[in-house]
Amino acid sequence: MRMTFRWFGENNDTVPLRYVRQIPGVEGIVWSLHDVPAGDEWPMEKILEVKRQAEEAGLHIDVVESVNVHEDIKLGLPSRELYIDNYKKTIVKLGQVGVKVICYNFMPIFDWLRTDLHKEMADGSTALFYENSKIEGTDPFDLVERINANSTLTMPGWEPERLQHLTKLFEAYRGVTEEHLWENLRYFLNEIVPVAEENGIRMAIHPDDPPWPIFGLPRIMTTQENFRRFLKLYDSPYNGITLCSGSLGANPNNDIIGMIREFADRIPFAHIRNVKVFDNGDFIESSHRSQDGSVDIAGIVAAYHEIGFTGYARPDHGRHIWDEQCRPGYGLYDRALGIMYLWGVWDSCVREAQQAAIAKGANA
Ligand SMILES: [Mn+2]
Repeated sequence: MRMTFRWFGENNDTVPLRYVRQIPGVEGIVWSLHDVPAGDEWPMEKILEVKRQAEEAGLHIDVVESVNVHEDIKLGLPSRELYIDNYKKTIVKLGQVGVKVICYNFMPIFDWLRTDLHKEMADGSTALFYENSKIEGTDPFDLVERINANSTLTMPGWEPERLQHLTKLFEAYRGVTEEHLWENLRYFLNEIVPVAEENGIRMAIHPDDPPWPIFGLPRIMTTQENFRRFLKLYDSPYNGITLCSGSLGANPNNDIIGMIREFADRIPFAHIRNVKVFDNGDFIESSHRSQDGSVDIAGIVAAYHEIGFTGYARPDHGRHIWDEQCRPGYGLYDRALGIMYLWGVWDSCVREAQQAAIAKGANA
């Protein structure tokens, strides 16, 4: 398991790179060019600037999250050819600077979705919260306003330029079914995975968050069965998954440990975080500790150890603790605590395996 930490870029993140470097076992950043609109080709000079900054801090840039997929690709419009072409050019450039994994998602219009970015928990910390009743009765336009009003920094996936055409986008998705989305995803994969393969990059789709349809828009990266179908759309180690325990864990029916075992060789990137799911289906992003949420994080880490996981991992999100002012979900403190929990479980698995090997040798 190779530990990484998401970083939003100079002047766009409250956590300095030298702090990231000081978290035990963190070797690289998970990054993106957040000012490049979805569909555009990434400029090499901007890529090299991030590489320089990271390497000066002693960190690598092996994992990109995300290269966003233009809506026209998801919609399967003729204009997708241009955007797919740009996507390929970006893959080639990222290969040239040594990137190994590109995380992306295929969610229509909205990226991740929450109703409250600072829900107070019993211990006084705050965290991202999803309340079903607030979604059911809400106009998506109000939600966009609320999300952007609640954060001084632009939230990835909620960029104003992407959402200013919301009416037009909803119009475009009218009549687009899950099967259309599957077909458009298959088309995209057939175009880009060969290019990724040639450039030594493993593509890793992120689950939909939350893993169910919202505002009548289809969502397909939601269940074990659907991920099985996804991996068959293009059968190559370069067509993989970002297995996000928090996104998938919002649906208690998802057997995440079973998914780690089944998809073992197709997971180049692991997002590891916990969620507490309530009886009514609402959920909050709790601390990483298994006991604090509904997802067995200790069991998940043990499953990664069991499959001999050599891919990249990151703590995904954290709560806001100790009065930290930060991007919602992306503070330093709770993510650093999460990393130490993940290492604690991992190292005890390593130690247990060593002890077992010694005992076996002694008995031989
Ligand atoms: Mn995630």
